[in-house]
Amino acid sequence: AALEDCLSSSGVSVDSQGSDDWSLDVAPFNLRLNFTPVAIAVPTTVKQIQDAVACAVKLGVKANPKCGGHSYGSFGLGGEDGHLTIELDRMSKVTLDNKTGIATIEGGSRLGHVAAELYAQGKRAFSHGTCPGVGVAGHTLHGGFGLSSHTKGLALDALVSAKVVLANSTVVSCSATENPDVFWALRGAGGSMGVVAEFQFQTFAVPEQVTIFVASAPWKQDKAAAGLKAFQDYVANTMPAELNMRLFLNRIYANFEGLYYGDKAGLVAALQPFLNATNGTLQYTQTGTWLDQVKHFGNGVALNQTHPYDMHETFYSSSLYSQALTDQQLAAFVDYWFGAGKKQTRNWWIQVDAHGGKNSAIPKVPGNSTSYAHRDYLFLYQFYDRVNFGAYPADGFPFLQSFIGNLTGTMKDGEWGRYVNYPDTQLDQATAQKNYWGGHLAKLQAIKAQLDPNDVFHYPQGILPAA
Ligand code: ABL
Repeated sequence: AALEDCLSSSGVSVDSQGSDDWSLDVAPFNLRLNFTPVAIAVPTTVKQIQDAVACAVKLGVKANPKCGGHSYGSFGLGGEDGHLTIELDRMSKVTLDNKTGIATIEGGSRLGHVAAELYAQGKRAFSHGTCPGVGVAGHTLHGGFGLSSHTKGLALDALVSAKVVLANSTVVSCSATENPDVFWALRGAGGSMGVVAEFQFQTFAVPEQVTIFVASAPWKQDKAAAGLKAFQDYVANTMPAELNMRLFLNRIYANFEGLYYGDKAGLVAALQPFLNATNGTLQYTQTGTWLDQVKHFGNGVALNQTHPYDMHETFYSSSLYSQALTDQQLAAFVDYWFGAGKKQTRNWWIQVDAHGGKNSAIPKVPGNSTSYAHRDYLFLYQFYDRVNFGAYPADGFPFLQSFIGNLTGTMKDGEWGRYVNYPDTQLDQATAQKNYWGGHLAKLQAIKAQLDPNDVFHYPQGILPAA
C-alpha cells in the first residue's frame, strides 16, 4: 500500500488490485511462472517512469520494466514475487522519419505493431523476431534475433540511440557518442541497466518481394547426422546473405523454414544444391510483400497488438549457441533425438537457427562493439518443452537439460553459450550470467555497479553489480 500511495501521490497511474487491467498485466506469457508484484505502475510519460523508479527506490522495492510480457522467465514481473512492475504497454507510439529512415519507438511497443506501423508509414523495417506480441524492449535489449537476422543483423544492431531511465531516476540519452558505456551495456544486457522509454532505430527500405519457404528434412536416424553435418557446412560456407533459415524438429518430424530476400527463382538457385545433398524437397513457397511474411511468421496472431494483450503457454525452455558440432556431438544429438525424444510425448521442439557463418550479418559487427556476447557462434538453438493442458511436470526439466548436456558435456568453457531471451530458469544466477554474457560479464558488472549499485532492476538471472 505504501508503494501504491507513493505512486499515486506522484501522479503515476497504477492497475488497482483486482481490476481487469491488473489481471491482464499480471498474467505471464509462461503460465509456469506466476509471480505477484507489490504494485503495477502503468506510466504514460517519461516523467511517470522516473517517478515510478523513485518510489521503488524510496521504499526499497525492486523494479522491472515489462513491455510485451513475453519473457520466458516472467522477468517483466521480476522473476519472483514482491517487485514493482513498470508496465510499459500504454506507451507504444511508433514514428517514422522518412527523410532519415530513423524510427522513434516508445518503450512499450510490441513487434507486430512496430512492423505494421513502419510498413504503413514508409515501407520500412528493421530486423527483429517474429512473434507479434513480443515487446520491442526485452527483445532488442538482449539481442533480437529473427528470420531477417542472417541478412540484416540483430535488432540491437539497428539501434542508434535510446532514452533510458536509470536507477537514480534520472533520464539520459545514449548512443555511440553520448554515454557510450550505457549504450554498450543496453545492447545485450539492457534489462539490468534501466527502463528504456524510447528507442531510435535505423530502418531499411523493405525488399519489393520476399519468399517464405518450408523444405523437408526427411531423415531417418541413420541419415540424420549426415544431414545435420551438411546443414552445418552450408551455413558456415555457402548459404547466401539473402537467405534466412532454421531447422525445426520435434517428436514427429523435422524441416527447414525460412525467408529469402528475393523471388522464388532466387531461392531455388540458393537452396536446391543443399536440398539435393540432404534428400530434402521444397514443400511450400510463397512470394509476397514484406508485410505478408510478417503476418505468416506471426502464426495468425493479429499484428497490431498494444493493450490489452492476452497470450499464454505453459513450458520450460532453454537455449544454446554452438559452432559446428563434432561427429561425436552430432551422434549424441541424433541418438537422443531418436531415443528419448521420440518417447517424450509432451509438445517439445527445437529450432536451430543459422545465426553465424561466412555470409551472416551478425558476425560482421565487431564482437566487442555491443554487450551481446555471442556474435561469432554458427548456431542459435531454442529448446522448448510445452504442455498443452495442465501444469508443467515437476520432473520434466531433465528432458531438455540432457538434450543440451549431451552436447556441452564435450565442449570446453568458451565454446558455447546461452541466449538470455530464451532463458533457462533452472540456472542459478552465477551460471546464468556466465552463460548469457560470457566474456562481457566483467565489464557489464562494472557498468552495473556504476549505474545501479543497489541492484534496483534485479531479476534472478540479471547482471549483479561488481563488488
Ligand atoms: C520464438 O522465439 C520463435 O522464433 C518462434 O518461432 C516461436 O513461435 C516462439 N518463440 C515461441 O514462443 C512458436 C509458435 O508460437 C508456436 O505456435 C509454434 O508451435 C512454435 O513456434 C514452433 O513452430
